[in-house]
Amino acid sequence: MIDEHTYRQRRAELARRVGHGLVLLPGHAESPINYRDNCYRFRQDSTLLYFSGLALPDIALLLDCDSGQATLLAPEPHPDDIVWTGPTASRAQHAASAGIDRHAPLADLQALLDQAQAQGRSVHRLPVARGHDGGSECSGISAALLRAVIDMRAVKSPDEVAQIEQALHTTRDMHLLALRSARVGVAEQALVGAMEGLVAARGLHMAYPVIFSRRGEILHNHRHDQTLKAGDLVVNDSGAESPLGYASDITRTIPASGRFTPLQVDLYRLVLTAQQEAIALLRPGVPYREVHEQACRVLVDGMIGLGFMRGNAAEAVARGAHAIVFPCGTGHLLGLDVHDMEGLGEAQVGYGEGQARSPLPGHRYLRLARPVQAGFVVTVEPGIYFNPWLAEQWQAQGLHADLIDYDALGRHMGFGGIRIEDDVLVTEQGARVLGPHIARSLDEVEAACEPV
Ligand SMILES: [Mn+2]
Repeated sequence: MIDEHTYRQRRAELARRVGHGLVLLPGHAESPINYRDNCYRFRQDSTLLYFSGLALPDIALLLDCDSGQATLLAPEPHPDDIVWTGPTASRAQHAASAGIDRHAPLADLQALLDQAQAQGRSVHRLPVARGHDGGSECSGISAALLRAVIDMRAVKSPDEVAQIEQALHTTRDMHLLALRSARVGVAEQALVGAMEGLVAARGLHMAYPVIFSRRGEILHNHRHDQTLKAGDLVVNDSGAESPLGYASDITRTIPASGRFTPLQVDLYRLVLTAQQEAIALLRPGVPYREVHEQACRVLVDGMIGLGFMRGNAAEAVARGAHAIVFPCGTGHLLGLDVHDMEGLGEAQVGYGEGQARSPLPGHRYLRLARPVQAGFVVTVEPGIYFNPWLAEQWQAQGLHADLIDYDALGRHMGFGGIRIEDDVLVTEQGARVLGPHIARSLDEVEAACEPV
């Protein structure tokens, strides 16, 4: 799918952009659960994956920007490995599969870095959350490398988009399974297990831990300990990872009874309108911040119409009052990471030069604010959440009492939340929702809830 020439081209482009010195891209190590030989599922560092495709533990890539030569550093196999793991590909074979001409034992890494330092050459590094980093006293984080990696990874090639769409096919099946299987009396965990089983049976993994909850107002609710009750809404935020490590990220909101109540219909329609208007705004050059603010205004307009808020929508959004029902951002970049490259620094990835993050509620958790470009894949995921703890806190402070009808909101605490999320490719002409269609409108969702 993505061949060695692609990885060669990416490394050549990276070397060109960084200019001089060495680039060190360390991979992830195995991570023990309780002792060395019993580890969590291995997942490669996404940047090393992007520049090599090698999903092996304990490796590093050293790229000489002056000569353009790359070296794969990997451990020497132990003779006893054949007893435990059987024959495995050699270091030379791994290097060849990624189009890397040189390879050396991982143990040589420190000497190579010391040599570079002695020669006065700079070693460019990225911020790393975890993994091998050579442990030496080289120069710190390289701004040039950070910029180059972010700019390259942000723009997806057709091959990468195809990976995301491949993941979305499994994600579609997973969401349809949940819609079909959700009913009153079913345990959340049973449905989560069914979804994870579907993905695992295809030899794939989840791109992130499943959010599946009748308490959807808790944005990242990873507990699945409840049983669905009549009238519940269930937020299902889950996505499979493609074979090469690309994420998909989809949210649908399910009526546990199979039918939406009148208030759920009103609020669902509102979230869907906000989502569709936000998607319609996406085209190259449009700051994602504007997309977010438009989604917020649509939500507030609707909440005013339904008697939950009052006043002027634009003013409410400017003051951050919408955060009472929508306290997060409208979306983020998607790619090899579900929040793409967030490990490299959310500000560097999501905010351009001169763009400051707003400290206001309803704006401060916006992960992506800068203008989008053709090739960006972003999520668009507005929502409405009835968070009783937040409402209690704000009401006690008298916050935005002129804009928020706390009594009206208070009558519906226990409503839960609604989120509708899709993955969208920015194109030269505008934007395209990726993957196969997944039941989204009220009618489609209710139809998908029918048992087959
Ligand atoms: Mn998302």
